[in-house]
Amino acid sequence: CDLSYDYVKINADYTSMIVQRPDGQVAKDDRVANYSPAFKRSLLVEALKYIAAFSGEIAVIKYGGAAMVKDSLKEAFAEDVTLLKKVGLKPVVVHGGAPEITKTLEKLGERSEFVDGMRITDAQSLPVVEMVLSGKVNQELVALLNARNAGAVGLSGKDGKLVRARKVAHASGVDLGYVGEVVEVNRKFLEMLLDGGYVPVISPIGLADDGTGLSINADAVASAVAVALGARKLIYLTDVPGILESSPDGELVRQQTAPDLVRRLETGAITGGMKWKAHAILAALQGGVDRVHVLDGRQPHTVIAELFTDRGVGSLVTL
Ligand code: ADP
Ligand code: X2W
Ligand code: MG
Repeated sequence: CDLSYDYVKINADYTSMIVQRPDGQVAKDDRVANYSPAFKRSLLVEALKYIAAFSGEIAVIKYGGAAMVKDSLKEAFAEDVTLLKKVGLKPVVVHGGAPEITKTLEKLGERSEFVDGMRITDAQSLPVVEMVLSGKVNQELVALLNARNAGAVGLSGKDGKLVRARKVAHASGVDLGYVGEVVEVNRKFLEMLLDGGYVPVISPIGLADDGTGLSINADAVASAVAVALGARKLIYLTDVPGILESSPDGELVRQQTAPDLVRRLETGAITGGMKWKAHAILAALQGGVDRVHVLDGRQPHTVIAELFTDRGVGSLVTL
């Protein structure tokens, strides 16, 4: 049969499926009703092949705030992570929540200012950032996961000194305030949780040596966690189909190497939040992660489609 696109989800009674075309567009396709039993069997075999290959492997999944637009998406995300755990992978979740932080700061009468995609975080806004990330977003995800018996444990980088951090000095000389970069990830603590069958859910707040909390770009935390754990896969769920030739309307770049990504950064094709993702991806690849994916988190179940099908979806970056 013609599968010039990637299937994302087949509905329960096999009468239609959601597909993602090479250009990243997602649509409903009713032709699946006509697909033969042989095709359905081949799908299953394909999936089982990957399930067997990934058994016992660590996959770090970064769930971006931009992809948390609907409650139904958070539920689909929780379902996917639970499923990964139940088929034998060891998922680790790192989440963001930038839009939610901006909304909450606005309600409190504070405007967010960004330098190069990083929020300037002063002494008044740091507790709000922490409240939204570690208090709200983190606990919402933990509850959704544990309603499905995933064994989720919510953590910020402060817990068990999970993410040691230091204040960043931005190249422009602008003081970003309480914004940090990762110094060290407490690998042993995470491994203890993974060995116990738990799914760590990490909020991107780091701890400085003097006990100060620091807000860290969540993409960088996910990358550092993946490197520390020797994860095979790092998956970014965001609000675009993947890394695009140009933002917002460029074509999806399905596959590229680290030098390709560096070139795109240099030509200015990658900006805003994706710039930090790109730097985080490069750091992950240099740190030994084999494959880094950027997927559209606005579509349900893209993680499953990526992991368990031959063609995958979104963008793949390798060394
Ligand atoms: P999150 O961290 O929640 O995934 P961000 O807003 O931090 O989301 O980063 C994703 C955003 O990066 C996209 O919504 C898009 O506006 C922007 N962006 C800039 N350049 C590119 C590019 N070349 N490809 C894809 N996204 C890009
Ligand atoms: C980020 C942390 C959250 C984040 C912020 O305050 O927005 C800095 O910018 P997303 O949703 O993954 O983008 N911190 C320093 O990275 O969220
Ligand atoms: Mg971001």
